[in-house]
Parts: sequence; C-alpha cells; structure tokens
Amino acid sequence: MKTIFSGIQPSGTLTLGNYLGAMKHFVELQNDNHCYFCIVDEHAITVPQDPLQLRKNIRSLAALYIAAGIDPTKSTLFIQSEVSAHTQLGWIMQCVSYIGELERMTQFKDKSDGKEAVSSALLTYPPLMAADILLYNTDIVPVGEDQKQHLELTRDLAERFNKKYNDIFTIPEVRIPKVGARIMSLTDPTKKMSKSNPNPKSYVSMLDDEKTIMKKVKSAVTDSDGIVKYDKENKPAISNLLSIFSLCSGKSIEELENEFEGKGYGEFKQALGEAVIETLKPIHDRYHEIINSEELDHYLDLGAEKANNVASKTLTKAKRAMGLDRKR
Ligand code: ATP
Ligand code: LTN
Repeated sequence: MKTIFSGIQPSGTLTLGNYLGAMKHFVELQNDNHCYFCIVDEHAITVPQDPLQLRKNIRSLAALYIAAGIDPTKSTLFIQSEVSAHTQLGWIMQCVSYIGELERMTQFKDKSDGKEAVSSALLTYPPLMAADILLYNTDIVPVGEDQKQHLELTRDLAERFNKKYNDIFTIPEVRIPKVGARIMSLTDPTKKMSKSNPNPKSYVSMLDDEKTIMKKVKSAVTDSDGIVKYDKENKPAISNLLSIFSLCSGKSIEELENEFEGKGYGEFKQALGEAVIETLKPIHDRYHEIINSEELDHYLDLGAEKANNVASKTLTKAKRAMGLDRKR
C-alpha cells in the first residue's frame, strides 16, 4: 500500500480541468492506497482573496471532493490551515530553499508577471507545498502537468534536508495522467484551463448547470477545416476537445475520430456537451445533498484530527534533526 497526497486550492469553483487532470484520479487511487486529500487554503491566500468568498470556496471544495467520489472514511480529507504543522514545516523548508530556485518556478513567474504588489508568499509557495507532501511520508503525488516543476523541487528539498541533517523524509514521486494532464482553455487552446481566468467562457466549472455547459462547449473555439482529428500541433483546439470527450465518455480518441468522420463540428460539440453533462450530473446531485449538511463538518473534523496525528510526528522529527528541541 502506497501513501498518496494531493492538494487543491479553494481559489474558485473547480473546473473540468481540475476534475479530469486531478480529482478523477484521486478517486481511482483511494481504494488501494493510503490517501490524504487536502484543501490548501494557505496556498490560496498567496494571492488576494475575499474572506467571505474564501470561506465559501473552502466548504464548496470539501463538498466537491466527496461529491466526486472521495470517501472521507477511507481517505483523510482535511483543510490545510487546520493542521498547523504545514506552516511550521513550511518555514523549515523555506530555510533549505534558495531564492534563485524559487524565482525559476514558472507558476511564480506567471502569477507575478506584470503585477505591482506580489506577496512574498507567492515566491515561497513551493516550500509550503513541499511541507504538505513530506509531512505524510508520501510515496506518490497525483497532479496535473503544471505541477511537475513543483514536485521536482519538492524532491530536491527533501534530498537536501536528508543529506544535511538526517534521513527524515520519504522522496515522493509525481504521477501525471497520460490523457488530460493539461486540459486547455475553451477560448484559447494555448493556455491551460484555469479557475482563476476572469473569462468564464474559457472553462466549464464543475458546478455549471446543463444549459451553461452546453453553451460553453458550443462556443469553444475550433479551427476552419471541419475535420475531427487529434493533431496537437496543427489542431490544438479540436485535440483538446477530443481529450475531454475521451475522458468523459470512456471512448478512445481513435474511436471518437471514427465516430465523427465526415461529420461537422456542430454535431461533435453537441455530443461532447452531452458527455460532459453526463459526467458532471451525479457530482452535482451529491454536491447539493452535502454542501449544507453537518455530515460535512463531521468529516472535516475527523480529517483534521487524523492528519494532525501523522503530521505532528514528522514535524517533531524534522525539528529534532535540525536542533530545534530543548529536551534532548
Ligand atoms: P488557479 O487557476 O487558481 O491557479 P488551478 O486550477 O491551476 O488554480 P489548483 O486548483 O491548485 O490549481 O489545481 C488542482 C489540481 O488540478 C492540480 O493537480 C493541478 O495540476 C490540476 N489542474 C489544474 N488545472 C488543470 C488543467 N487545466 N488540466 C489538468 N489538470 C489541471
Ligand atoms: N500547488 C498546487 C496545489 C498544491 C498541491 C500541494 C498539490 C498545494 N500543495 C501538495 C499536490 C500536493 C497547485 O497550484 N495546483
């Protein structure tokens, strides 16, 4: 049995990209592994958040995890800020990180680009992420393609710490899905679909209603040759839609190409819209059942307690290795 850890930021309503690139795989992993799934609210506050909206987003993300199929009695589902070891080990990981390597992170470059006031926490975001992962002796971290660089840094930091102090941390491996690791924006297939994009037409939110989903899918950009064929270089928009279709329907890309051979984009998009609606419908239904329930609070309390038990032990070991302990 392996230990799995992953986190999602409550920075808005999750998109189909978050679902297909990450959450869907979490659900598949939870039966045969020891899983921790985290709502990384301390990561979300590295950029400005409205407090009322953030509180809502945290709860909504917790409900979405469960609605998507995470069983909180099997997996540990918890909120990062409720387990103080995260920021404590985060500080320690900052002390072993170099400014230069943090400045090279593409997520930092993208999120700080052109902004006047950038928080220092946006730069030190990756050492906190490393702490999240290392606290649980994680073997595997399932994430989308965009997080690969952060995972490489996590491994570097863990190895650096182990070498310098003591062999405390397990070196985690990244797991990126073969299809769907980078779902692209519906309005610009050169950019990743992101919940922080100010244009809601660029993404399908996991909580969009059926009409909205169909409208967004139908207005997705395509190209002008009218051929449903996977060709990432020359037909990035159609290739993106084919990946989404394949993941939502369970059909292979080849099967879909054959099915829509000689048919236009109109028919293709209608069927794609239906497949997306079909995928999200059970999630919507379950979401509305639990979002206002006490059951949800119970699971989050349970998760925080379980996470705290494990995390505090690793933190103590790391502190001790560095000399941060009086009674030795
Ligand atoms: P933001 O847009 O607010 O920066 P995000 O959606 O990029 O957020 P997270 O919510 O923290 O980032 O991502 C959660 C998980 O979803 C991560 O594993 C990430 O790699 C994955 N993910 C995010 N966007 C996509 C995408 N477009 N395609 C596939 N996976 C994605
Ligand atoms: N950095 C990630 C979110 C994240 C995460 C983690 C993912 C924070 N801590 C630990 C996996 C493991 C993001 O921006 N998507």
